[in-house]
Amino acid sequence: MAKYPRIREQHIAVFGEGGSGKTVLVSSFFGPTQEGSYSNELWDLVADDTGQGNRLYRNFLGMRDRARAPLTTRFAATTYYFSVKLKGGDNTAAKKRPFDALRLAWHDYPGEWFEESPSSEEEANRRIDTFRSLLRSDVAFLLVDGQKLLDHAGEEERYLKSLLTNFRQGVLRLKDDLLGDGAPLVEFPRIWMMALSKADLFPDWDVYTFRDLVIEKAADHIDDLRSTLRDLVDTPDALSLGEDFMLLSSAKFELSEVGSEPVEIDVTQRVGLDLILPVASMLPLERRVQWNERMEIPRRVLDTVADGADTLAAVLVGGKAFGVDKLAAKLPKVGPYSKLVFPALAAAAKLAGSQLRDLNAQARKDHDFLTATLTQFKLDLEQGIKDKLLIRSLK
Ligand SMILES: Nc1nc2c(ncn2[C@@H]2O[C@H](COP(=O)(O)OP(=O)(O)OP(=O)(O)O)[C@@H](O)[C@H]2O)c(=O)[nH]1
Ligand SMILES: [Mg+2]
Repeated sequence: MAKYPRIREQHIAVFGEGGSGKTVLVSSFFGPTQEGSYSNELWDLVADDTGQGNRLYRNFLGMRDRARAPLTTRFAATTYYFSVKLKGGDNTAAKKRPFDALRLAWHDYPGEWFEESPSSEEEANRRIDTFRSLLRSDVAFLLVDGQKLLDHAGEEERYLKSLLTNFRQGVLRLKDDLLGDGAPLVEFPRIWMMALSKADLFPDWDVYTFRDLVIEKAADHIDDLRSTLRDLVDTPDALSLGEDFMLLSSAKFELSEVGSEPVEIDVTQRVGLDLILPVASMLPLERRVQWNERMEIPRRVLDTVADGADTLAAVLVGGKAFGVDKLAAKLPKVGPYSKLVFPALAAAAKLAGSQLRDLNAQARKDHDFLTATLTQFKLDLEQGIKDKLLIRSLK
């Protein structure tokens, strides 16, 4: 019997208005992993539901082979379930590892839900259910539509204001239903990553260009949205919005003329997609440590900031390098916050540079695919920062 759950679940919440690129993003995240030419030494990505996987892959093929983007999402949300299946399931390292698969639940829904009122009671309920599922993730990606920024060149504040205000009003409309008994939410995305979608439209930009524009033109509206989100949650200080930024492009869309159908969609030119998993799984662990060092956070909140962070930390520092190799066995699942856990989390969160690269190389050599994957995620984050695709909060 496995001592730990063998599957870890991770939700991916992408918030974005109609046409901002949500469905293309999920298609472009999954599609390339199914191509014959794809290879990943550490894990395979599989869709848990074959039909769903095929529909996503068809979206991708439509783009790749026929320059056709998927249709607007209407009426209903879909949650795509993927599993990141680690390789080497039967080797010795695998027998000891706390989990074999990372299960991703990626929620896609019609963006118009944030812009238009529901047409029926039933639809209103569906929206609330979807929103609740979205709120189960640790990180929320808030898409800023690159095409709309371009359409508003010189007066970007108008678009940014409407985006942030619409979203804030959408949250306010749902507030009563979300809070139910009035108690603030403990489980809530604590990291709100502002992501520029369609970044291929701005070949000269790096993430700093994007961040500076957003702050310059919309700092007040970010503040307003932040206070609305803070009103929903337990321990509102444990919430970041307007601190983390990234660039995303699902493919390079070549248009013949402005506003026309694409003539070519180059799905091999993608930006930031490989950062989604590292951001979703590693950033919460790091943030949890940063916050815990800075402020008092109740255990019930900490536990939801990065579900299973203890397990991840144990994997990362499980090696003898830190003299905490027995730690994994000792990590409590419940009960008082052990003095032992925090150092392990902190050590895991702070792994960086050459130490991280050494651990990764060693894990690959040992065919310890879990440690290799998690250290790789951290290396990917470092690379994303170096490449100016990602800004992560230092607070
Ligand atoms: N240049 C560029 N265009 C993109 C990109 N991703 C999406 N688009 C364009 O944006 C359109 C809308 O993308 P979708 O993914 O369908 O948008 P959505 O957010 O799912 O929209 P709804 O389903 O209506 O909520 C696509 O048809 C493309 O024309 C991208 O990475 N780069
Ligand atoms: Mg869609």
